[in-house]
Amino acid sequence: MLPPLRFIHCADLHLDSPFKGIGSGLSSRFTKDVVESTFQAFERIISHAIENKVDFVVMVGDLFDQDGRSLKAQIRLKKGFDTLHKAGIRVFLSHGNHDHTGGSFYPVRYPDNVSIFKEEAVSTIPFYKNGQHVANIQGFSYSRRAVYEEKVVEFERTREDVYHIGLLHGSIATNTDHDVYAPFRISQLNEVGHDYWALGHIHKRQILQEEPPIVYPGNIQGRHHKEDGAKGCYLVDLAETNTTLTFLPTHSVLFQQATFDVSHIQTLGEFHDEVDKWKEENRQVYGPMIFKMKIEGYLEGDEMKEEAVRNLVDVWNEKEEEEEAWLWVQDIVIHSTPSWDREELKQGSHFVADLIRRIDESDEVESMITELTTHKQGRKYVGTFSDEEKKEIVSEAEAYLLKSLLEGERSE
Ligand SMILES: [Mn+2]
Repeated sequence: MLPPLRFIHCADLHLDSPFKGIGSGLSSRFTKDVVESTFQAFERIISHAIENKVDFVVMVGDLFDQDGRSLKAQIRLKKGFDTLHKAGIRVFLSHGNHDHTGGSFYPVRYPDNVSIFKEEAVSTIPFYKNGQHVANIQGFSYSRRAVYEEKVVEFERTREDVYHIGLLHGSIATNTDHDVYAPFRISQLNEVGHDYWALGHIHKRQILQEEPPIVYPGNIQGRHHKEDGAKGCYLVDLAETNTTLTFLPTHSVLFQQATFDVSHIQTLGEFHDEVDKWKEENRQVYGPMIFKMKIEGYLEGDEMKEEAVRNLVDVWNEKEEEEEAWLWVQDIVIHSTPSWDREELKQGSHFVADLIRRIDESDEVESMITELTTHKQGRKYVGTFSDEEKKEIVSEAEAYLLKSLLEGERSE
């Protein structure tokens, strides 16, 4: 009978992420917290590991954000490993596409409790608990920016009487949202027969299969609004009979959306107070937080002009300078419910009807977005757009046009 194992599974630490594009508008104090956030998240993993008395920690690729592995990141990582060493906790790690081993960097030596899967070929490292061989950990590292081979075929269960844990940084073969590296199908993983699949690469947390577990813990700290919500790692209790997974948050700055319905609001003062109240309720629970404010409902009151509402953002943000658990409004999206009936307008014979019909028939947004997402510099910042986001772009543009045409607002 094998004793139960307890370990932490994390991936995609992206230590020392530069947070490009976040800085604009953010004061230096907040920028400091943001730039520090990936390190803070890593330190929380170390604390979780010690508090939960785990046997080991597995880190499945992209520990560093860049293949140049900043010295700062390497030294902070080493410091965390030293702390685990003192607590008698082992670390098994592999490198991914972002921190592949072919990059040029100043080498930093980690303490003896750290085992690295250095080769691109899958290899096995045994784990002993109280002198008993209880697990085989298997994994590999990227030796270059992109690995297109099916690494899953190299994993194998070498013996029946110990746990097998596979570290795989890659994506499901059918996933088209991300660069498909080291592709696998769930059926292939199951054929290998491992007890736990510790995945990395996809930053969204997801359990692909409960038993045996196939798990993406997601990244440990969000880096922009597409990586919103709580971020962290999994505490895994592996036993012969059953396995339990507990999510442990690690983020130190949260990216989040907050929606405000303004249909019942008449004045800027009322709106200001409502947001203030929301902030005080959320500050202690979630702060620090960078949030995208979504406004829904028709801007009805005389004072509730888009520009005036936008100007409030500066007022809120300035007040946050003194807060420990700050809440920063990074972006404001106004989804003002229109006062017109779209279907009715579309039936007409006037210019507006023509415009709406043309919007419905056109797929021009595709070509316009492609220009941006394939632009050498632009694509670094915008990434890809989901279908939902594309629809949102069209509907925002339509609302802007209709509002200008129907309400005679000046377009700038
Ligand atoms: Mn990654």
